[in-house]
Amino acid sequence: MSTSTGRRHVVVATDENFAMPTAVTLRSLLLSCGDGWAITVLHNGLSLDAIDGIIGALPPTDHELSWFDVSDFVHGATTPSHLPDSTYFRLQMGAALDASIDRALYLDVDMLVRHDLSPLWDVDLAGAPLAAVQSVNYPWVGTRGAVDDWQELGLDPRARFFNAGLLLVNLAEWREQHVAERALDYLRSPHCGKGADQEALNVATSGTWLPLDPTWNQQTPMLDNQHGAHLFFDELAIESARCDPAIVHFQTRPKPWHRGCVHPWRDEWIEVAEATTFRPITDLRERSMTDEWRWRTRRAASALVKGR
Ligand SMILES: [Mn+2]
Repeated sequence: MSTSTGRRHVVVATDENFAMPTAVTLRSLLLSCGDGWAITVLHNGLSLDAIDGIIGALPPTDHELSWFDVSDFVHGATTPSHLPDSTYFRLQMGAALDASIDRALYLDVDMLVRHDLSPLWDVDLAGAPLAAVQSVNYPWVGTRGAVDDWQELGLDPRARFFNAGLLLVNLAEWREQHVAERALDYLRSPHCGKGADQEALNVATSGTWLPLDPTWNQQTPMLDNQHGAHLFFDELAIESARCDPAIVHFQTRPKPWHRGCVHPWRDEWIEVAEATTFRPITDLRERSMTDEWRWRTRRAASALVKGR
């Protein structure tokens, strides 16, 4: 358990397949944000190579690194075929971090941190269980595919719906309001759609979470003008999130570590990846389509087994 106080706590969730992007996300965080971080990696049993790769990727800042094995976490919910099993690990952050820690930042490992996160860390959460950036794909609870059973669940369809790739969590309220437990109940219920834990966390905190500036989670659809984000983000905020985001979220496949990725921040991601000890960048740049097909085949097989 991580017990240090006075540090800024960041939580990531990963498995063997995502060890390399995890190393890049954490390296970018420490490069952009300097000293004082306590990192907790939620995982389900990483190889020593993966652990060495992540440790070796971190610049020599003053930081702490803890590993929390969630292999015993039985969530009892099925994982949609488009998501890795590790997507549910974030629900364990309340258990992984010591009860004395009342704030933590959760980051997806398909993110690149580009600017100092102090203004984000200092956001006043008041009584909100978490803060996040509104989803561009599913801006409202009532958006098709967000929470399709909103009426049965008694939710306001006009309430905002967030992207769960970045969460600034008020752990005191998270625990007090049993957010993770209620999200798990929803995940196991017949109401849950393909949004999985993102949908479940939105249901558990609907109307009570705090919306953040889009620069903290630049979502891929923000990159063009066809997404409608101007309807719910301030024009200057969306422009700044598009041109010079604090955090890039490589939301869609191909990811920057796949061939064929044309995301505008891919080169910047590669630059950070190149400096890690994780794998030679020549390998990264030349990584063949076979990896992508192996992934797709595995997901398809797992979808068959799980029946979805
Ligand atoms: Mn993501």
